[in-house]
Amino acid sequence: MPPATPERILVLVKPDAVERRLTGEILRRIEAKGYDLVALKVVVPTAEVLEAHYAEHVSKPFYPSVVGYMTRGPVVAAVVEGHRVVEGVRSLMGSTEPTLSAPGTIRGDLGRDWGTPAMENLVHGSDSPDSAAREIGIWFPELDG
Ligand code: RTP
Ligand code: MG
Repeated sequence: MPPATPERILVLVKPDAVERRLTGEILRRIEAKGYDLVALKVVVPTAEVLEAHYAEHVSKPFYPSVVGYMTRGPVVAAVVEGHRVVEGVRSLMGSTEPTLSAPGTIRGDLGRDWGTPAMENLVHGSDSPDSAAREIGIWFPELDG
């Protein structure tokens, strides 16, 4: 029987990935691993949404470059569900810096450093179930709980 409250994660296919037509490839890997897509939308983030999403990074020196990167075009936001989905999707994504992410991961196979001001790394995934709940509330306020 499925768990009563299956774990969820907020995934963002970032503007660099959308520009490179990698949305399908990234979502394909997540689906093929066995997780369920439960909500999906295309949205150009506002500075306000980003500030809420990246609250822990707002005061860091790299934050302005993140805003430029993340607001330059559409992102695909998804809520993905499944047992241990946070660990599973984070593992599929690979580590933060794409030049060094392990081959076999989304970032390791598809990303690299382009010499741009921001670290472009294709995808975001919440780092814990609590972060996921907070971030899903920001990107999908229309969803309950
Ligand atoms: P994410 O939150 O996007 O899944 O990535 P993450 O956990 O692997 O990385 P995190 O440390 O939370 O940073 C969030 C995003 O900010 C940008 N960043 N730039 N030094 C830098 O230039 C720098 N550090 C972080 C990246 O886009 C990173 O994904
Ligand atoms: Mg993070």
